Amino acid sequence: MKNVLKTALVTASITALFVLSPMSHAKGDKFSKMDANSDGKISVEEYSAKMKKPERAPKRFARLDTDNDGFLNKEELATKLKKKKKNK
Ligand SMILES: [Ca+2]
Ligand SMILES: [Ca+2]
Repeated sequence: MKNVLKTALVTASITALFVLSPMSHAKGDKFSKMDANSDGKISVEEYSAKMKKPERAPKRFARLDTDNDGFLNKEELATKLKKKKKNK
């Protein structure tokens, strides 16, 4: 029975480590990085904050915002990531 308790304790502390670790939280999620106020959508301000050339942000933002609700959701942001340079 003691072994069971020990295993449970080890499992619990490993779980705690995972939960507390900031690494497991970040996990390279571009969307949540961009979403500064964590409301689940990217405003034009949040978008331009990540742009190297903020003056171009509104135009690009409008192009990405396919449903024209004034915000980018995960899908709309992903569209940008899929579309790579197309020489046309
Ligand atoms: Ca936001
Ligand atoms: Ca939208």
